[in-house]
Amino acid sequence: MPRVEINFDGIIGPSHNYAGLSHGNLAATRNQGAVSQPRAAALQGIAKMRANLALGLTQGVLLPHARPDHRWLDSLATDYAEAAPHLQAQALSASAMWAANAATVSPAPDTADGRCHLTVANLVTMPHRSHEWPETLAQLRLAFAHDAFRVHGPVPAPFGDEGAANHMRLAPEHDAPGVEIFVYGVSGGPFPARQHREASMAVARRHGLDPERTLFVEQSEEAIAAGAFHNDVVAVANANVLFAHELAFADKDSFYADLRHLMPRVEIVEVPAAEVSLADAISSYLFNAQLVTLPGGETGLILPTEARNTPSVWSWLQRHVAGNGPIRHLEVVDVRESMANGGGPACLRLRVVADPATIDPRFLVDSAKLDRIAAVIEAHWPAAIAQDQIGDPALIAHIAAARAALLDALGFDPANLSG
Ligand code: SUG
Repeated sequence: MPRVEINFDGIIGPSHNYAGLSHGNLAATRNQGAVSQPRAAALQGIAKMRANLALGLTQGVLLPHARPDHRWLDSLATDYAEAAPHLQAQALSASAMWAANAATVSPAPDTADGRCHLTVANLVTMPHRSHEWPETLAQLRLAFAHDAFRVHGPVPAPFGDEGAANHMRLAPEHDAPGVEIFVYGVSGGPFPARQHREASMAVARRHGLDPERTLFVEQSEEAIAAGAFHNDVVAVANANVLFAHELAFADKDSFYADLRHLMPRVEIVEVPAAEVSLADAISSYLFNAQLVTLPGGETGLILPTEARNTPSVWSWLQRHVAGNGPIRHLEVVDVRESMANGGGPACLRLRVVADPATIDPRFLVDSAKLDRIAAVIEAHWPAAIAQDQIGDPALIAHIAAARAALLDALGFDPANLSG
């Protein structure tokens, strides 16, 4: 079978809660202390995957991590019962759901050895995310064990790497050589720049990318300061389309010129700040959409409901679709539980271009398998988590049992997933 783009969505874990852990992520900070609904959240994620399947796209999953992360707490010489509340929250976060931060992926046509390379993201900037990578790496090593792949460990600290959320790829077709673009931050005003240039350059070297077809582009300080903690909050690319906010990049003129030079047929769809403010783009997650090639060849955009509910954004989209723009189809999905922690449709997925036959089938889903996953979620995921519950041993036992039920239903041995 030819290589196709596969979206691997993180299944939203049973510990999903609003602890406000991500400084610079305005939605997460704003919702600190709110009551979360893990069951509804996970079912929203399943519904999004069903919508992708209905569009004719190939779908995979990544699994929730063991939470709380007892191994991480052990390395801090504490345990869950004894740990300070902030460490409890950091150990319990379900943040591995945002699979766009799992790894950076370079498809085989771009790499020197003709293999698809994946580097697990170290996520060192945020404590609650810094302990994700060992379990993510274990899953990637299982899913992509075939010789068609090379899976790399994390770039060492202190160089922050947040994975595909800061990486874009343009290629005439998914299975043709492309241009890879790494977006890094230098300064974010009051907020941290989570992706470091040094980390991006290391990933590009490891993956054997052609330096002539690789760009390193600085994210604008203004965008980070406005709450775009990852590039995928203000820009997204697919095939020959770059869709970005006018204020996404520090020096867009030289970036666009370099891109046009490397890819003369690129279509740059830029949304002017005068039509959609940076604030509206970030609160609606207009750009945290899945920009996809539909089976008929058209370009589609899978957007969160918040984009439809933001008048400036929705009217821009309506004008674009009515006009001659490259985006032809809009699909709206409800992922509001994830959105309230700053994670939109694009955050929830990791794109891999591969022949599905080379992937461990346990990580691929069809409609029947999604039914089975949904049944486990309905039966086992907590309905709600309030912040004053996170120290409750009964909740912790409930979360562990829920994940165990899912792994069992999908045929995974927990011992192989611990990293
Ligand atoms: O890292 N939120 C995530 C959202 C990640 C979105 N991913 C992409 N843009 N690709 C983050 O900020 C909030 C968790 C909390 O506060 O409990 C959080 O981690």
